[in-house]
Amino acid sequence: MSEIKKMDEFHIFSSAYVRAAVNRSQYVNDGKKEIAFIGRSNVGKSSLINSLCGRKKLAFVSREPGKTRTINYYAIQSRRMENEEEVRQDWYLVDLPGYGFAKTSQQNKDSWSAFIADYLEHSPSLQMIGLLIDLRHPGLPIDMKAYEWLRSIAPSLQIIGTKGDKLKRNELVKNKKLLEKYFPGDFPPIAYSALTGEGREELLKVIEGKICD
Ligand SMILES: Nc1nc2c(ncn2[C@@H]2O[C@H](COP(=O)(O)OP(=O)(O)O)[C@@H](O)[C@H]2O)c(=O)[nH]1
Ligand SMILES: [Mg+2]
Repeated sequence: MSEIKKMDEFHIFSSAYVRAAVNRSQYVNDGKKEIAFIGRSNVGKSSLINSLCGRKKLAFVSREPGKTRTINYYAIQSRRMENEEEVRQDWYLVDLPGYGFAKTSQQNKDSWSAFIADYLEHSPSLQMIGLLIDLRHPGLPIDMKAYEWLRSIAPSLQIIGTKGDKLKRNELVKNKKLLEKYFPGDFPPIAYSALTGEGREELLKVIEGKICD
């Protein structure tokens, strides 16, 4: 695809960290649309946010599963051409705390879901949740539980298989099919790699549909 064509298509041209919210009074809620990402700790959420925004260090990437429980808002500006006119959109990417690192007690799990439920319930501009699943491990019980719960309360749910570059082509195809089977929904799962950018255009198309309509 030529660079000119790409600039005509929906793309993010500006991204900035806004705030880490730890309770409801800190939710941004200024009427702009929100797209949130969630998944197991270490699944590749921060890397995906950086890759979508074309940034290296917007969201903090770590080898160690994080323990801080904050909702991180990033202010996004995107644009696309409509009838030969440039139209811009202001919205938020939201990084939700991960679930399921090793020593999590039942009490921690309960407070995690209460924390997420509160955000979902009090974020009227939320358009979609992207649920990230490691493509190497489709169908883990903890991910399936999160999916069952989220799909009953999320405005819409998009499954994103992460770290696609870590699999051989045939494994990738096979595991993507398994994601379809384990996580049925209105839209098929997207296989993503923050390393190669695979799936990026596809995910941006889905986001465009939520942000521009
Ligand atoms: N090879 C590869 N590694 C990735 C990818 N996405 C994330 N990682 C690695 O996985 C680890 C966790 O990533 P991070 O984005 O911090 O996960 P988070 O805890 O879900 O935010 C880091 O070491 C990343 O470099 C990917 O698409 N490909
Ligand atoms: Mg992270």
